[in-house]
Amino acid sequence: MKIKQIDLKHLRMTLRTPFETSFGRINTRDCILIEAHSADGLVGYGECVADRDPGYSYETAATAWHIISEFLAPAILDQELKTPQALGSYLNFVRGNPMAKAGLEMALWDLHGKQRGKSLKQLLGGVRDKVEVGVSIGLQASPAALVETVQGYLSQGYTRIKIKIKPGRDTGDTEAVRQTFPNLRLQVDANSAYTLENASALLPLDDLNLLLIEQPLAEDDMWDHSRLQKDFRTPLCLDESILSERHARQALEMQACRIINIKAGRVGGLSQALAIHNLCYDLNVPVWCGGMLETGVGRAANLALASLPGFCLPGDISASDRYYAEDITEQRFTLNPDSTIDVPDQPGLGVTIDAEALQKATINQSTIRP
Ligand code: OSB
Ligand code: MG
Repeated sequence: MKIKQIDLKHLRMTLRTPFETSFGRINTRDCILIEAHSADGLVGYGECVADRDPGYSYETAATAWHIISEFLAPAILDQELKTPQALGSYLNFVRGNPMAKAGLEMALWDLHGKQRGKSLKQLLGGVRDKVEVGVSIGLQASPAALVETVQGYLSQGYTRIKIKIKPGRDTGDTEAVRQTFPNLRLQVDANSAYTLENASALLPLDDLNLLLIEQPLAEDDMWDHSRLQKDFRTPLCLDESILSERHARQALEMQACRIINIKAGRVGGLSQALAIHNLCYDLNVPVWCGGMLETGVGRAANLALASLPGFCLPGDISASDRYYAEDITEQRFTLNPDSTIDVPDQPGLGVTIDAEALQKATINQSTIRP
């Protein structure tokens, strides 16, 4: 496949409810939509999940825009690319910036699937038609408000809940949810808010029968996670710390975690996500698909990824209406009664764009040609 033109659109989408984590609170979500135009007239779509602020990682929509426009897109325009996996060798000269790379790669997967008449699920080797999903709930005003929010999602049919925690809002919040819902599949995510010194505050969580504790310590601190894991029966799960298959292997070798959250955006694309999945599958380590509050475009990719056999815990892939009143895809992903969402089966990502909604969300755009 040959790319003749790449269009970038910086989107700002209004969330249905604000989302608060240990690194901040947002009412709107930024991302970049990448449109890759092939020589044969097809368009592939990709979503770059870098947000407006560098809270989750150092990348922002603005840095990704710069990296894609100035470096990544020029490196691949007019090149004969055999497969999306081949992209890595063209982009390796750029250090880091995995979200920028992943957004571009997703557009090529979509295009590749459309050219070959294969869904992303088929291309990746997915084995399920629907995947188990849960909801990731942001910090709420109080433990009582949190319990009420959890109840709301349970009423909608979700059967796995993740809550965000931070110092001062950890054991109290989690105990309130656990007391009210003794059998709920529950997990927590600290988004790197602790250090080895103050993580002892989390020890009471070990008695709350949690599925996992996600990323308690700094993203560049795999070693202290391995020290912390020794103090917990509950599995630690790494999100921010795992940027590649190599990181995944090293984390497992030093027992820094027992479960890995896979996000294609964080690891530089679906090819790398697949490699991490394969490594963990061979080692019998459970993985699950994380989320970045994606639009319908990124959500379709997450569903395809989560259909791989090693994804044995529910993903942070909620229905479209949990995130946005107006999404940019014509398809709306809805929750089945068994807390699953169907995996798209049409070629590529299997989604089409709602041009009007896209235009409303676009705050900047640019076209890149050779
Ligand atoms: O840490 O998993 C995270 C959202 C944005 C950035 C980081 C994270 C999250 C979520 C939401 O937890 C997952 C989702 O529903 O998309
Ligand atoms: Mg996380």
